Amino acid sequence: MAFNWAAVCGARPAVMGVVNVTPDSFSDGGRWLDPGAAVAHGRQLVADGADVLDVGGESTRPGADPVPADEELRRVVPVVEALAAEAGVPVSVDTTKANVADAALDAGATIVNDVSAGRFDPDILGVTAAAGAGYVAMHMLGEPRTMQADPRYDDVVDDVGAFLVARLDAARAGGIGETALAADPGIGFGKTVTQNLELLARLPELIDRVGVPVLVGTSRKRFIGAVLGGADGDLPVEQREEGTLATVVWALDHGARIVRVHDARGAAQAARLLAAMATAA
Ligand code: HH2
Repeated sequence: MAFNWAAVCGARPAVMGVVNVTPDSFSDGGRWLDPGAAVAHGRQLVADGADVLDVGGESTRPGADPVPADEELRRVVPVVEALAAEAGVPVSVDTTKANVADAALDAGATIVNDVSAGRFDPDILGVTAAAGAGYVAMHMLGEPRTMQADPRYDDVVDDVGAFLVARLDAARAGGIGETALAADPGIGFGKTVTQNLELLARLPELIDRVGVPVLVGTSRKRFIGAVLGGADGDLPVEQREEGTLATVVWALDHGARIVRVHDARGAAQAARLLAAMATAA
C-alpha cells in the first residue's frame, strides 16, 4: 500500500527520533555503532514518545567524508530490520544512496529520508517509488564536505523554497505518489546562523510554498549553540537540549508536521501540550 504521511502526522504532528549508527555523528557519534545498542536506543526513543525512527549510517555533519555503500549497508540494515519488526512505529532510513535505500526498504523501512533530495543518486527516487515508500526531500547547499564554506542566498526562504518545489517535482516525475512526499528546509546544511534563524522565523511562508508536510530538524545544531553561547564560544552540543526544545515548540507552532530530534521525550511532551492548548480555546 502506498505510504501516506497523513497516517503519521495528519491528526497531530509527529516526532521522528534519530538513531545514528555511525562513529562520527556530530552529537552522538559512536554511541550506537553497535547494532544491539542502536536497537535498544530506538526502543527507548519510542518509549519516550517517538512516532517514527530515522536510522542513519552516514554522518552528514559539515566537513564529513562520504561512507562507502557496503559499510553503510552493514551499519544500517540489521538495525532497520530489528526496529521494523519490533518497534511498532514506521522506520525511516537516512541515506542518499539508492542501493542502501533499497536494502533498508527490503528490511522493513517504509520511509526514505534523503538529505540530497535525489541529487546525489537519482535512482533513489525510482527505488522509493517502486516500494510505495514515503520520501523526505531536504535542502542542502552543495555537499556536506563543503556546504558551510561560504553559504550565500539571494533570499534564503525563496531560494530554499524554489529548490524544494523543483526537487518535489523530480520526485513526482520519478513516480513517488503525492501523499508520500514531505519536504525539509535542511537546517544547518549550508546555512549561516542567521540564515537558519530566518528559515525558522519565516517557516509558514516555506510551508505554504511547498504544499506537502514539512519536517524540521534543529536538534542540537550549531546555530543553537551560537545563539546561546557566550564570550567563550558556542554552547557545547551536550548542553543544547533546552534550546532544541525551544526550536521544536516554535517549529510545531508555526506549522511543521514532523520534528526530527535526538531526545524524543521533550519534543513528544511539547507536541501533546501544544495540541491540548490549541483545542482548548
Ligand atoms: N539532520 C541531520 C541528518 N539528517 N535529515 C533531515 N530530513 N533533516 C535534518 O535536519 C537532518 C537529517 C544531522 O543530524 P544527525 O543525524 O544527528 O547528525 P550526523 O549527520 O552528523 O549523523
